[in-house]
Amino acid sequence: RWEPVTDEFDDVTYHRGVDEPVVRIAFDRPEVRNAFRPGTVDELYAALDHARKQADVGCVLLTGNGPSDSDGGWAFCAGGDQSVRGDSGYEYRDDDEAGDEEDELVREARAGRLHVLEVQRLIRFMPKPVVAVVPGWAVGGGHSLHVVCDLTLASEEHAKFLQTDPDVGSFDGGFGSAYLAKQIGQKKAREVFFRGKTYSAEEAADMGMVNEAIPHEELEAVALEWADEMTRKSPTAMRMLKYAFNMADDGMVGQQVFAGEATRLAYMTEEAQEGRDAFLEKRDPAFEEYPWHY
Ligand code: 1HA
Repeated sequence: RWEPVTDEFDDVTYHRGVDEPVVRIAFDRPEVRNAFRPGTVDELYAALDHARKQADVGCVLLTGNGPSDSDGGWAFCAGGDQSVRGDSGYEYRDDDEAGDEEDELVREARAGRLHVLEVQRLIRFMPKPVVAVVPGWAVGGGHSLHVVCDLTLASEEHAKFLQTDPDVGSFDGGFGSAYLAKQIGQKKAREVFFRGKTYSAEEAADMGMVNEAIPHEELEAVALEWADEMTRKSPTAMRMLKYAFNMADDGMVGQQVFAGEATRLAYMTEEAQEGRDAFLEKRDPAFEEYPWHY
């Protein structure tokens, strides 16, 4: 059903559906609850960016592989790997193979990384739905990743939602908190961060940060069903809707992204093509042929 897009990665697996226009991108560090180190983030970014550019891919499933061999635990992602956290961010270490092909100087210049925020923006702005498929722990920066995804489906038995940011002296002051408050309300979002309680899939669904709690065995099959429904819709309409949902919260950048799509649609009209042709033919454009619609 899935075929690998690449086997070059160390910390992430990346597959595409053989019969479906859907990709599956998964954290692959189950022994540390799929915590991410800088190389993990590089690979995640590369896979998401590749999926973004595929005109025949309409939906991305983001998940975590498991269970862990050592104790059978499941995880979506436990956030930044604290064992490689330096004094100003997360650091590449010798066993962090990802990004190896990069020039050593580039890696040095990229020490102390918080670039999971770039992944958040990529998920936010890519023109197709990204579904967080949460089979276990979603914690810290991993919790924030599910928050920024368009939809979240979670394992009824094993999914657990937890914000540890202030326990480890960290804080996601962007989508992880402010956008979460849009989803579940200010009081609840403050509780999630200030109290640090663990919530089940069902509780998270009741709060409005999870779309549905699903029996673990069926989680990926149901995620594929949802993806199948979404990829049958009009790509243009889906893109415009995603950016419309984003726009009010994204300020001028939200307007820019939405407007870019409007420009693309306008370029497809004869009216805009007349402007191009007139320039190339060194004549005045004949816009009088096009009505002032009302
Ligand atoms: O907030 C941000 C950012 C904000 C702005 C900009 C960028 C940001 C980037 C990142 C982050 C953050 O993610 S900060 C929050 C970091 N994450 C955490 O604080 C979660 C730490 N982990 C836990 O609280 C727990 O491990 C757990 C609730 C996820 C699971 O508990 P459980 O089921 O009891 O398992 P546990 O035994 O604790 O974990 C299994 C193994 O995974 C342990 O390793 P072992 O003792 O077997 O050698 C554990 O150390 C390891 N592990 C789990 N999470 C992490 C981890 N190792 C490193 N880093 C982790 N985050």
